[in-house]
Amino acid sequence: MNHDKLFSRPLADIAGFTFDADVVAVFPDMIQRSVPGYETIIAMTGTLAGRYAQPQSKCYDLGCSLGASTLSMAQHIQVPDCSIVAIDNAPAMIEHCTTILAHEQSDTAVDLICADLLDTPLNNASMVVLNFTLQFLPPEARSALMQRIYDALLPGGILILSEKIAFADAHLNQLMIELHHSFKRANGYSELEVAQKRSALENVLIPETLDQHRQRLNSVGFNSIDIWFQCFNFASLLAIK
Ligand code: GEK
Repeated sequence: MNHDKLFSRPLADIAGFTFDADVVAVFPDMIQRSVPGYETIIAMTGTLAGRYAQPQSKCYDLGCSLGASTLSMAQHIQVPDCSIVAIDNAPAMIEHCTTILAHEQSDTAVDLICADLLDTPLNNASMVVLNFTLQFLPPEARSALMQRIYDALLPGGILILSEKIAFADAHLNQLMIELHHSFKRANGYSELEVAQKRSALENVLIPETLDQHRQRLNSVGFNSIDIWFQCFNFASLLAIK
């Protein structure tokens, strides 16, 4: 796995973070060392797919990056005629993901699409996964997307929503940010790397509070919503239609 050193040297101008070829080259290392619980969330996404994927339906992986959630789902789906639709709008991600998927063996068909998920129709879904993707979408586009997801889900279908979160309490918010930075330091990132990455993500990754997420999910029609994973300022919610 290529080691992430993208922010290790002082940068005169820290441009906004983009999912380009440089990021793709180090992505698995970057996300594992940056997101507490990432491996657990990916593994449990597969476990949930094994339980909730329905025959003759689709499972969506929105913002699939290199297909970690897709692969986990594919390993667990047992029902007939259930396919995975994996979408990402970064061409470099899709290109590399295509190579990764080509080396995997699975009975579950995967349709890999390079497109803006905000423009992609969704339908006949037994499962929709948004693992660390909603946070990169413009806040004003989030409710309409969530409504489309709810409408696309079959009865009994589920949404998995994993996000970096903010806290309404300023003290707790600061504490969680610092604990997350300690996690990154423990995983080998320097003070400079943590600081420069934080600047690059400013205005690109826009976190919301768990209350905001719950209210939005409620407002589009979900009644059964709860958190199934949280570590510091990273959480994953499960919503059942
Ligand atoms: C994983 N889920 O490994 N349309 C499609 N894709 C988008 C859009 C959009 N409008 N905006 C951002 N993306 C993955 C990790 S990464 C999270 C997801 C992270 C894509 C973007 O190109 C990137 O690949 C992904 O969303 C977010 O579990 O890097 O922290």
